[in-house]
Amino acid sequence: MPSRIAPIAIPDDFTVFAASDLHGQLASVDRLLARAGLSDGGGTWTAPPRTALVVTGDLVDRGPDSVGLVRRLASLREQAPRTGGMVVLLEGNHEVQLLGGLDAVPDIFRAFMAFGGAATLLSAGMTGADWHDAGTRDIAARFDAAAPDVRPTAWSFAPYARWRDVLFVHGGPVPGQDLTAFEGSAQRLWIRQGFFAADDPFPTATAWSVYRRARLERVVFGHTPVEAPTLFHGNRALNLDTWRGQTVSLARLAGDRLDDAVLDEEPVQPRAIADAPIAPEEIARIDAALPPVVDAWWLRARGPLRCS
Ligand SMILES: [Mn+2]
Repeated sequence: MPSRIAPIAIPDDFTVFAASDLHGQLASVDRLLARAGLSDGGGTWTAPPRTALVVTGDLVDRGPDSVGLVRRLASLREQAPRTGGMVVLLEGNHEVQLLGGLDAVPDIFRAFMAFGGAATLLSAGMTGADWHDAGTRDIAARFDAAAPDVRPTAWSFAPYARWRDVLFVHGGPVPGQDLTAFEGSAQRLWIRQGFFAADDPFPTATAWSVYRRARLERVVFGHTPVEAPTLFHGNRALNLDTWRGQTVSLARLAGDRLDDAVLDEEPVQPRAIADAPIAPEEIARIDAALPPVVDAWWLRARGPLRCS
């Protein structure tokens, strides 16, 4: 049974770079990391000591090389501590769709295949013949034979991270949850407007008092595609999922203000396989239906969250 991974704290004096929703864009990510001095443009971590890279989820699906990107970032995560740095990889809903889908949970498998999962199978060397008309267990067995490290790596992603007063999470903080519920449930991976378009200002409104009391007063997130890095909540929240603008973005956070982040971007490569057309109402229905399904599956797959 995979164990639950604890949230990650990045020391206050680190320099922090953040990205989100990289979706298999290995070549573009390599160029961004090289320009930022974080890697040599290939597999070697080159950042100065006390540098962190945080990726707020969705490494897989849609783009050309999900397996390669997971391997690249896992390798950098392994290397970084040797020179006093760290790479933090956080869960996104796409990692959950890969893991739950290949664990044969029907609703999660349908979401995996509806939202770009075939590109991840393709990046493991599987063609349509390997998944059309194949059972989910067969698809999982073929995937593990081709890329045995990828599912274990995805299981190692953390639920959220913090640095100073910044919360890093895939979808966003969830109103009405305490931090244990936030950590333990999948709502943080699917929430959209309920966070970034909420009438209640973050973090001052009562709805966000749990986060304010934990001194989490800014948020870096992704999940909902935007044209360019976009600020919400009076510059206290920054969305870095820029595929709507056909780019992947890297932000170097600066001091106390998210609007002072130094931004860089690279064009994305085309999707490996187009998704079947899907109506916005159907996406909204899946958004609402999946988190409870995931919570129930997590309880079976890795047991209850420890009491802290
Ligand atoms: Mn997402």
